Amino acid sequence: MADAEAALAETGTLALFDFGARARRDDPRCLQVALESFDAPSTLEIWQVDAPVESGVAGDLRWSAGGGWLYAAIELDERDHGGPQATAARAYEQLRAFVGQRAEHHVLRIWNYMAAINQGEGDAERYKQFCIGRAEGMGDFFAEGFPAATAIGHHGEVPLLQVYLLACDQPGQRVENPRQVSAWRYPRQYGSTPPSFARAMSLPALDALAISGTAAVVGHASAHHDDLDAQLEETLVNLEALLASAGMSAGFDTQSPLKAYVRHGVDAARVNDFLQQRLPGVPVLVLHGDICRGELLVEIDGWRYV
Ligand code: 3EB
Repeated sequence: MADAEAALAETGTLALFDFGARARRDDPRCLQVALESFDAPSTLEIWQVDAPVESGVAGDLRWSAGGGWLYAAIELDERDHGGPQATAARAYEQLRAFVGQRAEHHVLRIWNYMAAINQGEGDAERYKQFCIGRAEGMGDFFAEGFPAATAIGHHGEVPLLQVYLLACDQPGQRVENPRQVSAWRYPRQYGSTPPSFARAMSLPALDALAISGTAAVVGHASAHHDDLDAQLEETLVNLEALLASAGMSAGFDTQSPLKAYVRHGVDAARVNDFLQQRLPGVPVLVLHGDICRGELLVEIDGWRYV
């Protein structure tokens, strides 16, 4: 795609993501996200910084850095590592070892995409196993607090775990949602190791809030089981609560790119209509993805600038 080549040729291009594309690029700044886009056959997301960018490969990691920012990504095939727990542990060990020796060692935001996220019953559910492995791989690296994150299931044929992150040479500030129990304090019913993420991270270096995957979770419980519109409404209330908690003004605008992850393809048009109506002008990328609790139909993450 010509757009991608042009972007990669520009100084300052830190990362380039393809959603739903088939062709893999060798440039370490490029990632083929395993989630299909409903909006177009293929959609690009481009990260740019105001400085020259260097990039490379380190073991299974692909990375780039410039202007105080660091991008790093790892893709592991679970068949090489023995299931979601071990694979997550290996991925996070490598990311932690790499980021730990960089000047940009403040990890602000992480995205996790894995196959068949809801497969398995109770503690055997693959997402819960991922949570255990993630915590093992993190070790005490995030002892002072977790980054903002998203964890979503993809429908790819290969059991690929994709993890990518944004780190900085300046720390961010973690933000929690007063309407929700912090994820790392979820009770035992959600797994033996609670999920390791903050609800949002405020980035002073960017004058922005990085918003974690946000769904219709109130307290620690899923609200409005199997009711798409009610889950969307509740999710918007949660997003507004996060903005308020971060001390930001209300609302999203044309500068606030969001992603909506939709479990069932048949719901994509409704999610799109709802968000167009409720958040006019806001760029929303609608992706086919499974939320980590089977009863949740939709989840939203993204950015709000100050
Ligand atoms: C929730 O509120 C929904 O495991 O990294 C949202 C964002 C969710 C991140 C993660 C999980 C994660 O619990 C699920």
